[in-house]
Amino acid sequence: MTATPSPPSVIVVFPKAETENRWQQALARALAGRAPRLAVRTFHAAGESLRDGPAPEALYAVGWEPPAKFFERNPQLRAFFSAGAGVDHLLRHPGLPPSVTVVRLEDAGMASQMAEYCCHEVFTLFRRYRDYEQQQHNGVWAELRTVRRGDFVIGVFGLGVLGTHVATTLAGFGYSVIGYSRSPRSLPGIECYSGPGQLDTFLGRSRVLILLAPLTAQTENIIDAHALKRLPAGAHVINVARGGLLDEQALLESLDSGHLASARLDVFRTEPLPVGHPFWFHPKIRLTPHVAAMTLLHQSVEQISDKIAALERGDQVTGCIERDRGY
Ligand code: NDP
Ligand code: OXD
Repeated sequence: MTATPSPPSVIVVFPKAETENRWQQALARALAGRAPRLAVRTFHAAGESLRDGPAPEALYAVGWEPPAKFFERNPQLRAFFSAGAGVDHLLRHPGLPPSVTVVRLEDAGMASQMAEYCCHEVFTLFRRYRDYEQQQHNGVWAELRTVRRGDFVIGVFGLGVLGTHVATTLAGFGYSVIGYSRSPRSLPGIECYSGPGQLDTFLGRSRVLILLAPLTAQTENIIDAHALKRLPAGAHVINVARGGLLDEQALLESLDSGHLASARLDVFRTEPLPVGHPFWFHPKIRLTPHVAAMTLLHQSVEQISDKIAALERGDQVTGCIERDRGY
């Protein structure tokens, strides 16, 4: 007796079964009208993770941080869609075959969240809202001076989908915004720097440094003690990219020496941030638990389903990662 072949499928994989189920249902609905031949199933359900043999029918995967055996169990995979803009969680997976196309989320509702997060911090710093809170606490009624807006230069490190939106939104509020990227960029109203040769100049002008570049072999630890020293005295750092870009010890030393005025951190080398980590208690650090721009289920599923349908038709899609550059 010959076994009935399984239908080609999309496999959904997340660390939590509950997340897998939500994505499975949303993707099944979205793909029913776009690519009806594809079944959508979850990796952890029905003992999938306990299966001995491979599940050869999965052509596409969608998710975050697949477990060790994931690629071994899905040898027919053509593409993996990251449920985030970042793909460092996939590129560091030792089992990721070179043949699998890695596709990232492009905005999908994250750009406006990222702009909100960064603008909120910039407004707080520029308008000295924390000082006013302190004054209220002390029963003080007094106007505080702010620096000239033109002197409050904001440097956005990473001018991709998210960085460009953050930079242009801040420029729209009249701030002086400069940007830095790997390759030369041109954005109206924003002075752009690129390449290692221009990094020090970019840093030297950044009164607020916003990190929004991917974690790659080139960006790992790029904001180290030397880079922090290049920032003007009294500068602020906002890290919404990945913890690995920033040397944690150098950041603490720079804050403690008084060179850096404050840090707003959303991402960390180890997440969740370990209990007892000095960042939790530092008076000059404010942190959030990796929520600057959250993945929105509906918009992400729409984008990914459109791309899966395009690949099924044999069309090209955008957002494919170049493995050698790491993003
Ligand atoms: P993009 O790929 O669109 O943009 C990346 C930008 O970084 C590009 O401008 C790129 O340069 C630049 N870059 C890459 N390598 C270097 C380098 N070595 N030196 C200088 N610039 C470099 O990514 P997104 O804008 O969509 O996302 C950026 C990152 O934000 C993600 O990778 C992720 O880590 C993080 N993120 C964090 C979230 C959070 O909630 N905290 C949410 C979503 C994303 P070039 O223009 O030359 O290509
Ligand atoms: C992402 C993230 O990469 O949430 O999308 O960090």
